[in-house]
Amino acid sequence: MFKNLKNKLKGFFGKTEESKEKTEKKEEKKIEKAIKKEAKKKIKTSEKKEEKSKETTPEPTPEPTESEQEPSEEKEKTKSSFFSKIIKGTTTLKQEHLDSIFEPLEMILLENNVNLSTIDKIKSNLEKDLIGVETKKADIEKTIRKSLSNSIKEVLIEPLNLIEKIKNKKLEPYTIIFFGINGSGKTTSIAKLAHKLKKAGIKPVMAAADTFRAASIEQLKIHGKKLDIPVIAHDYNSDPAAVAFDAKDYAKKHKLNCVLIDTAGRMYTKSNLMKEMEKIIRVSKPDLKIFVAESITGNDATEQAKTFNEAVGIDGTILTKADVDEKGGAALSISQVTGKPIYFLGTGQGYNNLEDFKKDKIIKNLGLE
Ligand SMILES: Nc1nc2c(ncn2[C@@H]2O[C@H](COP(=O)(O)OP(=O)(O)OP(=O)(O)O)[C@@H](O)[C@H]2O)c(=O)[nH]1
Ligand SMILES: [Mg+2]
Repeated sequence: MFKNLKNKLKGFFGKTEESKEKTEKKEEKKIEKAIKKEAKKKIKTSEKKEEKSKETTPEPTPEPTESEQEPSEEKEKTKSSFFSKIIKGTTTLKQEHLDSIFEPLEMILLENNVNLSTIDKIKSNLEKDLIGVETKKADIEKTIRKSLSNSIKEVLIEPLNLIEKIKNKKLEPYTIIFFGINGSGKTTSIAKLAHKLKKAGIKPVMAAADTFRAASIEQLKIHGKKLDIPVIAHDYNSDPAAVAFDAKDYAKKHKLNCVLIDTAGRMYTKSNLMKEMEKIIRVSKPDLKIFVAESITGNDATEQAKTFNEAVGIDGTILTKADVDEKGGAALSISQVTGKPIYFLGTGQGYNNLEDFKKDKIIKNLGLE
C-alpha cells in the first residue's frame, strides 16, 4: 500500500537533497576557480616583475573565459531548488510560502486518490502548524516533513480496541454487521475477523444473511468449516433480517460472545436494497456497523463510504485489497469523509491477512516518519 504515493513524496522532498548536492558541487567549483585565479595572478605578477626588470611593455591581463566567470545571480536563481527558492536564510513562514509548497503536493495527493475535501483538510492542518514558524533554510525539509506527517495523522482515525470491546460486553453477544457493494470483500473479511477473534479467545458465530447471491451461503459455510466456527443459515431468498435474528439467538443460547453478520453486496444507489439494509439493522441491533470497501477503487470507495454513511450510518470501515493498492489515498479520504475509524486493512486472501489499522504504520509506509 502507498508505494506510488510514497515514491512521489520522496521525490517531492528529494528536491532539497538534490539541491544540497548541487550546492556542494557549486562550492567545490568556486574553490577550484578561486585557486586557479590565484595561481594565474601569481604567475602574472612574477612575469610582470620579470618584464619590468627587462623594461618591456606588459601583456594585457586576459579576460576570464565564460566558464571561468562566477555564476550570475540570474543563473543562481534558476538553479536553486524548490524549497530553497521559497526560503532564504532564516524565514518566518507565511501564507505565500505555504501556497508555493502546497501546489506540487496537492497534485501528488490528487494523483494518489486523496479526495479534494481531504486535501483541503491536510492543507489547513499544515497552515495551522506552519504559519508563523521560524525556520532555517537547512531545516525546511525536516519542518515540512514533520508537519505533513502530523497533518495526515490528524486526518486518520484509529479505532478503539475491538477485542476489548467485545470481551467487555457481558450480557448480550457483541454484534457486528458488514455491508458494502458487490465483491468488496465482505465475506472474506468476516472469515478473517472470526479467525482473529477466535485466536483472541472470543467465541464467534457467523450469520449467512446474504440470501441473494448464488453460492454465498456455501461460501460462508466453507469458511466456517475450515475455521471451526458455527454458521447460521436459512434458504436462498429468505429474509436476511430473520437469519441475523436467529444467529443472535443462537449466540445467546450457546454463550457465544460475538455475532458476525454477512450481507449481500448492494449498490448504494438502489433505494430498495438500502431499505432492506435498514431492516436488517433494525432487527439485529448491531453494536458495530462496518462498511467494507476496496482500497484500489480510490475515490469510488470514498463516495460509497459517504453514501452508505448517510443512508444507514457507519461506525467504521474495513479497507480490503490494500495489498494491491499502490496509491492508498482512499484510507485518508474515507477517514476524513466519514469521521469514523478504519478498523482493519485487508492485505491478502489468507485468514491472517487482516491488519490492525495503525496511524504510525501508515506514516511509516508513506516514508514520513
Ligand atoms: N488480494 C486481496 N483479495 C481479497 C481481499 N479481500 C477479499 N479478497 C478477494 O476478493 C474477492 C471477493 O471477496 P468476497 O469476500 O467474496 O467479497 P464480497 O464482498 O463478500 O462479495 P459479494 O458477496 O459477491 O458481494 C475474493 O476473491 C477474495 O479472495 C484482500 O484483502 N486482498
Ligand atoms: Mg459475500
